[in-house]
Amino acid sequence: MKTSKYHVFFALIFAILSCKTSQISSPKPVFPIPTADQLAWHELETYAFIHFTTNTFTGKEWGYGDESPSIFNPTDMDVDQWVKTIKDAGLKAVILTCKHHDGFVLWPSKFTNHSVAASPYKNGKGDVVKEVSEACKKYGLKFGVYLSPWDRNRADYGSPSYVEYYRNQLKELFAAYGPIFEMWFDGANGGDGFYGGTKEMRKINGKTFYDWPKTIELVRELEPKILFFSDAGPEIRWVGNERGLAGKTNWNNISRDTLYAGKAGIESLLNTGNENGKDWVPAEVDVSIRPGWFYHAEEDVKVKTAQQLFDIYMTSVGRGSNLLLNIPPDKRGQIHEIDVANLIAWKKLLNERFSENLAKNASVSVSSNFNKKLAGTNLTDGNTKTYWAASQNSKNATIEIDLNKLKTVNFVEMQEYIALGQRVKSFAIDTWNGSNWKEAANETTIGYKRIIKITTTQTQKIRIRITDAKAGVILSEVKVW
Ligand code: FUL
Ligand code: CA
Repeated sequence: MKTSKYHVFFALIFAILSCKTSQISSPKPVFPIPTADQLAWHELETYAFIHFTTNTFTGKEWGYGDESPSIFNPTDMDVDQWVKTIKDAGLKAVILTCKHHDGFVLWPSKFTNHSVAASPYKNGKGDVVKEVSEACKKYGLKFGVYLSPWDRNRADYGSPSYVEYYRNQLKELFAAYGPIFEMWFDGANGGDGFYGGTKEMRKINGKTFYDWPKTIELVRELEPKILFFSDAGPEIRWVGNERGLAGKTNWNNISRDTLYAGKAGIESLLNTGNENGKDWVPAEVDVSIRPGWFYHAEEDVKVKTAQQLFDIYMTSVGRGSNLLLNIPPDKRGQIHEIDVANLIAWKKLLNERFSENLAKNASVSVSSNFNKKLAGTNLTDGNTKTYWAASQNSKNATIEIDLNKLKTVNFVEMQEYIALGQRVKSFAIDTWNGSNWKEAANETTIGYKRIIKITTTQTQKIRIRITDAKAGVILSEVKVW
């Protein structure tokens, strides 16, 4: 009798305690949140785009579709050099234009003769998609594909049989060249083209013609981990411009049902996302190292410099987006020497500017804690999987970092623990001048990563004030450079 009473008593205490601990052991997510594959994608941060086709030889940006495969004739092709350069520049993946709007196909597809098989390249025995995908494996980079939906060569473009052709080619690509991490659906549909010799204007309904849900389902069966990029996602959205600029305010949230590929007038929404969006669809910044997407010799003098690439890094990765940097091979089939030099100089700049994290051995104090485990020290452990959380539902918080002595500070970098959703709506950064705090920046979102350039300052202390958030503040890392 007595024992069983005790039993009940202890069981009750235990139940109360464990219920309480499970409540406080970690904060609840704020939806939407990224999938595991999207989370891995965020960590890539920078990767390369390769635009290469008949345009490289005609000097065009958009081939009309009547180009003869005989002009595709790189004189000194070296795919290994492309991928090695990309790897040396610190990029983590390659997305190749397997077919651009002109319709010429870079692998020997059995569904068309308008391909590399009809070209002089390796006497028609070449396969650029295979070469690039294999070089990516060799250098440990991920491989992605671009297959233009718009096809100015095909006679049946605009009719249902074309959609079948497009899907057949996707099946070929995903069967033979995987694993493929990202699939790029271009929203461009300019209208006029060769179209098997009819040379006319053809308009399609961007919302319905391609029947994207079915195509996506088909590809997902072949590659369950695939991430689709388009104006409308579903996994990755266009950033709304091709100048390298993510929004200063950049939500990963957006509502997919307000978008579709090619829809007009959505650029600014794509650029900033929507704080109250229902879905997690992060922005990818696509921009070329040259004025054009394809190589043109006359643009050799206009290759973006290391500093220009650094600025783009700051307005893409530094604003919580990924950077897809286009590096187009030349007529030899190589990345031009100027591009190589600028890429390596850019990598050097990044290494120099982000080499010494002054916050690493600094002392951190935070205004509140969710619990003991989710402490402020998690902010400076160099591990993005550990995080600090402010006390439950605290929508504002301060983090003070004492660098122990006067240091020259240029950049402050912050990361939210986005596995639990994006939260921060506004924040400010202060530096300490010995007697007062001085505001150095006043900004909005953080997201996966935010790097803020502050006026170069000698300071011993840095303070981050989170002034508003959608829910309790959670950050995984703070770095000071
Ligand atoms: C655009 C295309 O029209 C350009 O040629 C290029 O491929 C760029 C990445 O996407 O929509
Ligand atoms: Ca951490």
